[in-house]
Amino acid sequence: MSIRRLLIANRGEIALRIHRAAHEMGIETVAVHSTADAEAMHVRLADHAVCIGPPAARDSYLNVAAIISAAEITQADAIHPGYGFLSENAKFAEIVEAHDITWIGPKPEHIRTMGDKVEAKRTAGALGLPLVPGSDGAVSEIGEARRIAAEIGYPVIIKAASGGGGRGMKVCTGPDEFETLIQQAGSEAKAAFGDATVYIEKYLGNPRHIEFQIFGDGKGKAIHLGERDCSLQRRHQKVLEEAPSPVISNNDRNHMGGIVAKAMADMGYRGAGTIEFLWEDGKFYFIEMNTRLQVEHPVTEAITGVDLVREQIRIADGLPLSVTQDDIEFKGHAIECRINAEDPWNFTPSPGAVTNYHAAGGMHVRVDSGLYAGYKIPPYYDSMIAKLIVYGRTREGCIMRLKRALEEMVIEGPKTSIPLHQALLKEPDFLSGDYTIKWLEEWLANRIG
Ligand code: MV4
Repeated sequence: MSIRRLLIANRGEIALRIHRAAHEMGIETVAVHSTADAEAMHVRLADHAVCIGPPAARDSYLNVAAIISAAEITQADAIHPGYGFLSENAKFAEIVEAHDITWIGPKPEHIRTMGDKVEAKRTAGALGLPLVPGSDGAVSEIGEARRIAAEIGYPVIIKAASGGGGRGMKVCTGPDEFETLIQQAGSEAKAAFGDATVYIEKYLGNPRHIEFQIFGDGKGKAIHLGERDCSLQRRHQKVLEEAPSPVISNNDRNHMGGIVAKAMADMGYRGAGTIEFLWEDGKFYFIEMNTRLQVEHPVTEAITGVDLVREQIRIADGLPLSVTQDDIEFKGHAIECRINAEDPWNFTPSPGAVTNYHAAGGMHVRVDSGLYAGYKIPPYYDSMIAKLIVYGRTREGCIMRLKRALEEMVIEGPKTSIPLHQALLKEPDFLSGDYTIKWLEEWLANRIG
């Protein structure tokens, strides 16, 4: 191990998660934080802390010059970007490496390729992943676009090449609206991302969101760690994730897992990645790849026993993968509830002082959170304040334990999404695993209306 001091270019629970992995490996940590996060738990625990700017993320957590300066001043020899912020910024990864600092992430070229959704799809197709039927790359000319849409068959979805995570999409049900929607999609993409490039896909009406965790050593070896089902989401924000998916058989997992692992080995992928699929009528369709650690990574850790952040650090340091595919066994079931500081029913943010806090505990219960009694949740950032991750031998046992753990959680002061999770865990469709990406929003609409 040649990494001795790791700078954590993030905040909140993921900064704490990275700090914990580093300290367990004997690596010192440097926290960089905005003025709003001076009292954060990970800042207290880190060996060194540097204030890098005012609350607005663009002036602090996205401030490349300030972060690189903090690394140089503290003599950090590696940077972990966490998720969000600079984690999928290829230019930042290049700048880190140009300063002879170890980038704990994928090769910049792979971050760049997967950030362009048209390039990502082309690459995935060439590597043998099944794609959603659609245009072969970007569409530019309206006549050609119409012909492709007719050939695929309506409904189609128009997506922005620079979009992702649900931004810049238009569903088109027939040829009459096509021209209007494709022009809207292009100009909205231009305004939002500075790039008007769009592409077309067959619109899948009621799929599940299934994603595979992969890991590559950057030298031609790669493994998969199974799938997560992330279908329960509202406005592209995941609410609860589970592993394994209730609908994926052992055969399908091993088959699709083998395909994604081979694809990642062939491209020489380095580090952690997630391959996102839509799953409908028993078939997988690649949509995007995320070149970062994800919020929901702990459910994969729970069922495989692999510490994904430790693995990221090892690989960045040039060490081999600590496990082979044959070492990976999928055992039991895990569910993560994202706990946000917000109204559980209308989702308005609820920042401010936490007057009392007690984390759930007991066997197979994990809480990833920087909360403590007296902490003030700043209003400037994402509202996720804790993740409750519960493991059980069976899905039923996991759900029983999760209900127990939610009862134990105490977060006083802000409103939280705990009541939403408690209601969700009583729903027959959730209990039977019978839900798709549309289920949560329909359930919420019917509860109120
Ligand atoms: C789709 C789709 C239906 N058909 N593509 C949304 C986020 C981005 N990753 C891709 N997304 C979708 N792409 C085709 N061809 C439906 C969605 C989608 C969705 C996907 C995953 C999880 C939640 C979602 C919610 C709405 C739409």
